[in-house]
Amino acid sequence: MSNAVISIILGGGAGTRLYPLTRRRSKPAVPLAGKYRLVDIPISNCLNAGLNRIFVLTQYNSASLNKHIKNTYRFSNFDKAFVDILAAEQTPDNPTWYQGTADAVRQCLHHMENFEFEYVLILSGDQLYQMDFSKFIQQHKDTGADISIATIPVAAKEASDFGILKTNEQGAIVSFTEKPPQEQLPPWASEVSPEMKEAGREYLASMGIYVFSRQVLFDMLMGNPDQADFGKQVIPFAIASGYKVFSYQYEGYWTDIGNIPSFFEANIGLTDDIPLFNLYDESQTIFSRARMLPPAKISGAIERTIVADGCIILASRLERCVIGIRTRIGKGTVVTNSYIMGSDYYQTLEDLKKAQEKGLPPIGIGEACVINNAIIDKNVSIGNNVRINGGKHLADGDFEKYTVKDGIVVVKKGMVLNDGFEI
Ligand code: ADQ
Ligand code: ADP
Repeated sequence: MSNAVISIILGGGAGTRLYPLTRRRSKPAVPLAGKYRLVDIPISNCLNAGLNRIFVLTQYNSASLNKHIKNTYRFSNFDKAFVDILAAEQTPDNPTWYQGTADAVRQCLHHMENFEFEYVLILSGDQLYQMDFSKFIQQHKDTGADISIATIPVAAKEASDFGILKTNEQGAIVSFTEKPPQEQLPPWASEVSPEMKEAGREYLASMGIYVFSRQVLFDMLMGNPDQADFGKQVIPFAIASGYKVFSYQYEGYWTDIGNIPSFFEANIGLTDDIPLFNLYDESQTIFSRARMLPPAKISGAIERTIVADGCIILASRLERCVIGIRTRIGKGTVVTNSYIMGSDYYQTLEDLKKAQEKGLPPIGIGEACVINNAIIDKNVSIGNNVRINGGKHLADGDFEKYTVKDGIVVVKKGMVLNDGFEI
C-alpha cells in the first residue's frame, strides 16, 4: 500500500481563523493537547496506515514547523519515507501564492512527478480524528473510482459549513453542493444509519479528505488552471463531467479544529472522563517530538486535567484544564476550563534574576491568580494576582496582549501580564 500512495496535508491558508495562535507560526505548528502540534494528527493517521511519504503544504514557513517536522519525523536511510514541507514561496498579492486548496496542490505537482505512486491522499490540516486510511484507499481501489471523498453524516444546523452530497445505492456521488445555505438544505437529506438518524444527522458532508487516482489528479488540475478550490470547483466539476466519484462513509469522532471556539472545545474535551478522541489507543499512536523532559511535579487539587511533561505546579486548584509542556504555576492560583500551552524553554536562575531586576514576572503563571475560559499561548509571563475571566460577558476584540473570541480569552505568545492585570 505505502508505495502506491503519496499523502498531501493542506496545512492552511492565511490562518486567520486561528488568529492569534497563528500570529507568529504557521497553522500546522499550533500546539495541541499540551504536547502535540496540529500537523501531528494527519501525519499520525498516515503513519498508522503505513503511508509514509507525506508533503505538508503551508502558506507560511515557520521556524517552529520546520524544527518540529525535522526533529520528529526521522526515518531510516533505507526506506523511502519522508515528511516534507512545501511552502508557498511568494506574497499574498503575487499569483504564485496558493489561491486555494486545489491551487496549492497544483503548484506542488511538479515536486511529485518523479515519484512512483498510483493514488494521492489529500487531507485537511485542521481536523481531530483517528481514521484508518488503508480502508479508505482499499475502497477506492475496489470501486475503481477516479476520486473518493470521505464523508460523515452531520445535523442540519452544521450542514451549511460543509460540502453536502448525495449518493446512489452503490455509493457513487451523484450531486454535490459546497456550503449550501440553510433554506436550500431540505432536499439534500440522505438515507443514513438508524443511529445517525436518531442523532438527527441526515446530511452527508464531505470531510475534505480525498483520494485521487494519479492521472485524474494531474488531468483535472493541469487541465483546469482556473479551478482554485476542491470544494467550490474541482469536485462539482468532476461530478458534472462524469468522473467516477465515490463516497467513503465514516461515523467515528471527527471535528474541525480550525477556529478558536472549536479548537478550544476539542482541547478541553480531552479532559472528559471518556474523551471522544482517544489519546491512549496504542494502535492509533499520535506521534510527536520526543523531548526528554523531566516528569511533572504537582501539588494542589486537580480534577479532570491533562498535565504534560516538565511542569512545576503548586496551584491550589486546576479543573478541566490542559496544561502544556514546562508550565509553571504558582501557589494559591486557580485555573479552570483553560488550555495553558506551556513554554518552549526553562528560564535559568540567572534569567530569573535578570527578569526580576527589570520588574518582569517569570515565564508561567504566578501566585494567587484566577484564570477561567482562556487559552494562554506559549512563553507567556503572568505575574501575581492576575485575573482572567473569559465568558460570554466579554465582547470579541483584539488587543495588544490578548484577543477575545466567542468569550474565550487568548493571551498571545510571549506576552507579559504584570501583577494585578485583569481581563
Ligand atoms: P473548508 O474547510 O472550508 O471546506 P478550506 O478552508 O478550503 O475548506 O480548507 C481545507 C483545508 O485546506 C484546511 O486545512 C485549510 O487550512 C487548508 N487550506 C486552505 N487554503 C489553503 C491554501 N491556500 N494552502 C494550503 N492549505 C490550505 C472543505 C471542503 C468542504 C468540506 C470541508 C470539511 O471544501 O467541502 O465539507 O472542507 O471540513
Ligand atoms: P517545543 O518543545 O514546543 O517543540 P522547542 O523546545 O523546540 O519547543 O523550542 C521552541 C523555540 O524556543 C525554539 O525556537 C527555541 O529556539 C526557542 N528557545 C529555546 N530556548 C530559548 C530561550 N532561552 N530563550 C528564547 N527562546 C528559546
